[in-house]
Amino acid sequence: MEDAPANPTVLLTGFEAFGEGDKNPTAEVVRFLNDTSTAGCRVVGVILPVTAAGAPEALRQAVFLHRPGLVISLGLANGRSILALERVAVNVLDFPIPDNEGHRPTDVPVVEDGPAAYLATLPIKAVLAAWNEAGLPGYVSNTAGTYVCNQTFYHSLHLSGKHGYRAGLIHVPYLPEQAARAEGGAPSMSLDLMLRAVELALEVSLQRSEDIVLPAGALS
Ligand code: PCA
Repeated sequence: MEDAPANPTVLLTGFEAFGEGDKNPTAEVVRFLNDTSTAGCRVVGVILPVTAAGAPEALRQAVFLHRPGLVISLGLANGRSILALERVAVNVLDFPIPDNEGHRPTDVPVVEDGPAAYLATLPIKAVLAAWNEAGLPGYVSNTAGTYVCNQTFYHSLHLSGKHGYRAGLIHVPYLPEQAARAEGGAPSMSLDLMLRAVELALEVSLQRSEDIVLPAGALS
């Protein structure tokens, strides 16, 4: 593996809209932060398709093109109430709804013969501590689901072994206008808070490679 460059490029990925949704807040966050700089590093934003075939391929192309030192993927988690730092990517596709090409893989691996799971290589506890300090609500989640976000997260960690970058996934809630349309109501977060949280996650991840020890587990 090559030595990490002093000012690595950061790849920030988001997704297009999917399912019943007409927008995806992660695409807006990525558009805002594309071509900015954080902790002296250039942020490159890429919006991925919500398709089993297209998302891994678009991610792979972006990694080959930009050679990032850090890859943070963002996804919308309908109905979750606060920001989620995902700890685990599992080697399973079991889509609860069809992807944007109408495909619905069930009980097949993300990567044939890949390990059962990968753990995030971002300093997730340090990011959580920074969010708490800044008054941003978040938690460590132990499941990223079995849809396209988990698939992308798994691929990102799978590729990272060869390319030597660190990788993680953050799930965000609905935007307020999406929650307002959801039947029976739903939790939400403003774009402004999401932007601050993602910027802070980038900063902390660039500043420290080792994580801190901080209890943030779950009973179930
Ligand atoms: N969320 C979905 C896929 C795209 C997105 O933003 C998920 O959590 O899998």
